Amino acid sequence: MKLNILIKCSLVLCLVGISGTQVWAYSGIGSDWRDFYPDTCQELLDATTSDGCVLCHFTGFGLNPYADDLNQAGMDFAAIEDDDSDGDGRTNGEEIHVDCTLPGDPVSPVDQDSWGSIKALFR
Ligand SMILES: [Ca+2]
Repeated sequence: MKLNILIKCSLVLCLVGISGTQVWAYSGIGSDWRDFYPDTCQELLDATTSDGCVLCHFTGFGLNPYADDLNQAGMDFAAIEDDDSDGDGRTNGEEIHVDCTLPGDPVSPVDQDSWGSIKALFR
């Protein structure tokens, strides 16, 4: 009986520890991204602080293709600017600097007066 309780407590502590690590990583990466792209549109800056951080996540902790590319590049934002992580025909750099659309989501109009609204017409 005591062994069963010890196992359950250990499992809970492990889950809390893992969750804490992910929350810390989320906050740090979002902050680093905002520091690296201070002049991008407000909608993308907000995307790193919104619930679920939609810049890199589809839902919850699920990573989108932009986040996968960032992981593979060792979190080097500039290294993947010429890539097209979401495969929508626009590079990550174009989406961040010009279009104001999410580089990890091919259907991501976040600004009604930008490339994102044009993309939405052809879905
Ligand atoms: Ca793209």
